[in-house]
Parts: sequence; C-alpha cells; structure tokens
Amino acid sequence: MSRLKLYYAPGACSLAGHIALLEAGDPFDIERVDLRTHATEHGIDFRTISAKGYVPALILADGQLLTENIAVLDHLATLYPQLAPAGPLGRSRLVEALAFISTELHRAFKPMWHGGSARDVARAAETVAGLLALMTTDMKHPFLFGAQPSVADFYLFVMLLWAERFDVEVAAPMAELRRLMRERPAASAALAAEGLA
Ligand SMILES: N[C@@H](CCC(=O)N[C@@H](CS)C(=O)NCC(=O)O)C(=O)O
Repeated sequence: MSRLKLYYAPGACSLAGHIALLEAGDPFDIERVDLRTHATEHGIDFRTISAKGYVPALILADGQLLTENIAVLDHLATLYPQLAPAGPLGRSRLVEALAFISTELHRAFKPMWHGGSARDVARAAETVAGLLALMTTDMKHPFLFGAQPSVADFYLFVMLLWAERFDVEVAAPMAELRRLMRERPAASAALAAEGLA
C-alpha cells in the first residue's frame, strides 16, 4: 500500500481534494499539472496518467486511478468520515451537494474561464450568483451541513474563490463560509502549496 497521490493545477477544482487531504492529516503526495501543456512538474505527459487530461486525478493506495471531482471527493469522505455529514441521509446529502456544485455551479463558470463574450460572462455571473443564493436556502450554517465543513464545503470554497476572482457578489452566508474556510489551516496550507497564498 502506498500513499494517495493527487494531480492538481493551482486554484483549479482539484484544490477541494487538496484541502480534504490536508484536513485528513495523513501523509500524501501531490504533483502539479500544467493544463495548457499537459506536462506535470516532473516532466511527464499527464495524459499518460489520465487520458482525460484534466484534474483532479487521484492515485489510490493500490495504484488505481480515480477521476471526476464528485468521485474523488466522495472517496476521500469514505476514507475520512469526519469530512462527511453524519446521519442516515448524510451520504446522500453529501452526494446531492457535490453533484449540484459540479454539474450546475462549476459548469456555470465556463464562459469566464474560456474567454466568453462580455455578454456571456455577464450572464454567467448572474447564473453563478443565483446558484449560490439557491444553496443558502438549505444550508445549515456556517457550513453546508452545520458546524463542521465537509468535502462539499471544500469544493464550494473553490467556487467562492472563483466568484471573488470574477467579481461575482455573493450573499452574506456564502461570504462567511469563504471567510471561515480561508481561516482553516488546511485551506491556507493548500493555497500556499499551490502558490496562491
Ligand atoms: N468532469 C471533471 C471536470 C474537471 C475540470 O473541469 N477540471 C478543470 C480544472 S477545474 C481542468 O482540468 N481543465 C483542463 C482541461 O479540461 O483540459 C470533474 O468533474 O472532475
């Protein structure tokens, strides 16, 4: 058995898994990927590791490759149950939140990241603001499921950093979640390790 290894790009959605690994506290490995050239920091063509070519990609202890942020974060929550909400519906609520963040929120940023027209970017900003506002309606405060953050909060935090970067105003509970997440040692360590402190 060896350590988990995360392939990441600075500030990308892989930051959620990076924070989760630091929160969990077990030793792990990490390797940066240049998403433009596909080269890893060790000079390997990342597509030989994951044919999908995007991050996150997690190498499991038995050497298997796991991709897709929902699956990666769900797996980390399996390994580290403290990163998931408790209760009989806890796991389903976690997957519900991860799916919403991935398929609705994350996707809504596309025009901002991929050189959309000013009109598309403005529309995307409205969509993002609306989706974040929707998430505040069932949030348990200060995190999605109450007092402790889950892997879904880590993913949401990345989306909130993106919202800040693209000047999308967010409602007070989301600004508070972002502030609290920034104060967590694991989040600040992950940001620093990715060169974003
Ligand atoms: N379906 C993937 C998408 C992940 C994704 O969009 N990753 C971005 C960074 S946030 C990326 O690596 N983009 C580079 C590319 O697609 O070539 C997932 O949910 O994990």
